Amino acid sequence: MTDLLSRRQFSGLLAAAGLAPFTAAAAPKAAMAGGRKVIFDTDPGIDDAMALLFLHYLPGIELLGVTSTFGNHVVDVTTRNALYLVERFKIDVPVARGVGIPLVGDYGPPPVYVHGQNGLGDVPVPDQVATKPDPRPAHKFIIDTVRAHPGEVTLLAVGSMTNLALALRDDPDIAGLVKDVIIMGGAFGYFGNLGNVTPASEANIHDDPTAADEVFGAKWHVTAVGLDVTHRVEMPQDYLRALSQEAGEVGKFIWDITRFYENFYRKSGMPNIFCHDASAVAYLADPSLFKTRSGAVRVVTDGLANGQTIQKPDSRKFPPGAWDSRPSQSICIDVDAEKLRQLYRRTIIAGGKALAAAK
Ligand SMILES: [Ca+2]
Repeated sequence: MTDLLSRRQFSGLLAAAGLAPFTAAAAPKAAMAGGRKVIFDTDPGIDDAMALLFLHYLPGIELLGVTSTFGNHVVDVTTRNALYLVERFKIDVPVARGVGIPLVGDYGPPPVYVHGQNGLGDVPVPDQVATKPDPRPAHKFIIDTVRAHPGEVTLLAVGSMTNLALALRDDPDIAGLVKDVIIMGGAFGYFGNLGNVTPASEANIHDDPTAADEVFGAKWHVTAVGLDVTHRVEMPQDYLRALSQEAGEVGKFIWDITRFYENFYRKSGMPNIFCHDASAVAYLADPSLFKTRSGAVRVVTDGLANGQTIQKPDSRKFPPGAWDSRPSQSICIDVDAEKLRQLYRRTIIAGGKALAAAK
C-alpha cells in the first residue's frame, strides 16, 4: 500500500465490503493521522495474531506500535512472531521487545499444547525475520509514545500485564496521560466464568497477578474484556473456513493458524475456538457490542486463588476493605457475539482485499 492508486482501490474495496467512511487501515501513516492511536501489547499467540490483523484492518485506527510480552510463549518467540506478523502483513509500525518474566515469581513452561511449538499453530515461521525490533524495551516505548501524544493513546493489552506495570513503575505520571486501557484478561463469574488456567484464574492475569493488580489500581481507566464475554464469542469451523475462502491471504493465514488451536479446544471437549484477544479489539472498535459493570478491581496475588480478579461493584456497599481508594474500572459482562463475528468477518475480508491490492 505505497501508492495513491492502490489506496484508492483499497477504499473502494472497503466501501464494497460495507466499511465506510474509511481512511485508515493499511494506509501509510500520513493517511492515518487523526485515527485513534493505539499501542498493542501482545504475546503472539494464535488469537493474538487474529487480533492484530483485526486491529490493523479496522477503519479509523492509527496503530503506533506493537510491544511484546511473555505468556502464550517465551518472549523471544512472541517477539519473533510479532516481527513476522508485521513484516508479512505489511504493518508499518515498530515492534518493541518486552519483558520475559513476571514482576514476582517465574514464568513457564509455555503452553505449547495451545499455541504450538512456535506459538503460531506450527505454521511455517522463519527462525529469524529481517525486521528488527525497536531499540527500546517495551515499557520505555510505551512511556515515550504516550508522552509524545498526551491524552490520545489507548493501550490495548492482550498478554501478561507486565510491560504496562513496568511503565507505571518507571513513570507513574503516564497514567494521567493515557486515553484509556483495554485489556483481554480476568474472569468475574458471569455465565459461570471464573478461570481457564486454574478454576480461579484467567491466563493473562495468572501470568503476572502483581502486574495486573497494579494496572487495575492505577489512575487511568481500564476496561477488562475477560472470559465472561470471550467465552461467549465462539468461532466455528465453518466461519473460519468461509474466511479462508473470502478473505484472501489474510483469511487463509487465520485458517492455517487456527487448525492447531481448534484441535486443542476439541481435545478439551469444546467444538469451537473462543475469540479471546480479538474481542478486546472489538471493544475498542465498538463498545456498544458489550455491557459493562463499574467498580474497583483487585487481583489475588498468592495462594490457591492466585490470579483471581474480583470487582467491588459501584452499586454495592461494603464495609471498609482492600478495594477502597482504588479507581472505578469497567469489566465486560455481556456481548453481542453475532455482531462481533460480523464485524470481524467484514474487517478481515476487507483486509484480504487490501493486502492483495497492495501487492
Ligand atoms: Ca494474548
